[in-house]
Amino acid sequence: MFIHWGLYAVPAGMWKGEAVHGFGEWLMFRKRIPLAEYGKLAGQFNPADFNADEWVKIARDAGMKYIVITAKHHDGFAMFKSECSDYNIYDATPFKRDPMKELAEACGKYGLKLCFYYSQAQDWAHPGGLNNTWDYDPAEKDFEKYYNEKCAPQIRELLTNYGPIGILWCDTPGVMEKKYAKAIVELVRSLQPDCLINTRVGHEYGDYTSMSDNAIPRFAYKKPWETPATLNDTWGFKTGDRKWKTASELIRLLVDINGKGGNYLLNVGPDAKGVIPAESAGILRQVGEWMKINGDSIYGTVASPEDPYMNNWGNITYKPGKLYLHVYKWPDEARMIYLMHMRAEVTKAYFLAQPDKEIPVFEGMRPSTDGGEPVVTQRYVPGNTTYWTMVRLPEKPITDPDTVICLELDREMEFGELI
Ligand code: JFZ
Repeated sequence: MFIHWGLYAVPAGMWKGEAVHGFGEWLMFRKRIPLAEYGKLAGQFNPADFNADEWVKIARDAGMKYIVITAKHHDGFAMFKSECSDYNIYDATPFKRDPMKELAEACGKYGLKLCFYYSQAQDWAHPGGLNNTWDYDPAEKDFEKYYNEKCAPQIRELLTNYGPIGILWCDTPGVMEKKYAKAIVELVRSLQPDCLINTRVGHEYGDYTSMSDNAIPRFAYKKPWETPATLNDTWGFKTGDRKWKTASELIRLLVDINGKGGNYLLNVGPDAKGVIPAESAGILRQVGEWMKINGDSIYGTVASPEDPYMNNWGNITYKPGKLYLHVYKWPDEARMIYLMHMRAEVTKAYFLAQPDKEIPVFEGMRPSTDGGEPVVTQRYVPGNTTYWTMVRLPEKPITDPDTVICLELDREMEFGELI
């Protein structure tokens, strides 16, 4: 779960009675709001309904395993207690709590990994940070000073005061010089060698690839990667944005991403009271219902060997020795799925929703298309050493919107093999 939460939750996309275009968290920049004025939002920021346990349970119940939260976004306001700048939620707001501490505890309690988003280059509240050209003269910019007195010390705080951190999630390196990206990597390594860093730290550093926002590669990508994605059209809360993706859409996107070897980092934008919008929570709960039954087809999967296909019935996810067929477009009344190029033999088949009830697997020709129970047939074709494999589906989906069939294989498949 990605969480964008900061002072921008107070205006929630509105400024002086006007709805502002773009992401909620970019409001200060869009309207070139002077820091002196934007900073006053801190006085009104009292998210008294914030409950770390609830947030973490929403993530856990959706099947999520890690949380990445904006410890500091581009606006420069720290959402944690910081000794290097009192422009932070503990010192500058009536809230007087450190939500990152509370989240660290809750993540420990429920077994999720906590990760911090930190805007390392853009900082609109420090004269040396990038991109605030309305308060500060670009000609006098001293990035080194910003790095030394805010960026590095705050990263140090985040990796010292909150226990083990899964990822330092950096963003928008912009024109930041290479030496700073290198210094951040070294700093993180020195403090928490197991903490991952995403590629948005810049200059091709980083342990895994953050794709562009909401972007899914067309083909499998074998290096570790992740798609950061919105649930509606903004990251930070905006009252006006109700363009929610449905649970069905999210499950398809998840399966598509997993089948190509990636992780899905899906965002929620809590409001100024500290509450994850009920719509977001409701949609995630529905995804969680599906995950509870079908999670085996998601966790621990790697890029599927079948990459070149666009099946007319759905997607495939894969882990060594197991193919998961995700059927979300029910084929015609013959209810048949054809896998004509399998070079592995199916040893066992079952629906994830009915793990104890095996689907019979026969050596032989195509099963009758005149109805009948689910069945898998396979026929070895000596000429091209493939098994023609066919699956007859039940009449109706079992777990709408995506029914998952697990095919256990007699061997591992290689990436690039056809299915
Ligand atoms: C950045 C931020 O500016 C934004 O506020 C949000 O935090 C998002 C997750 O990341 O915006 C980006 C960064 C990269 C791309 C697009 C928007 N990109 O690579 O397409």
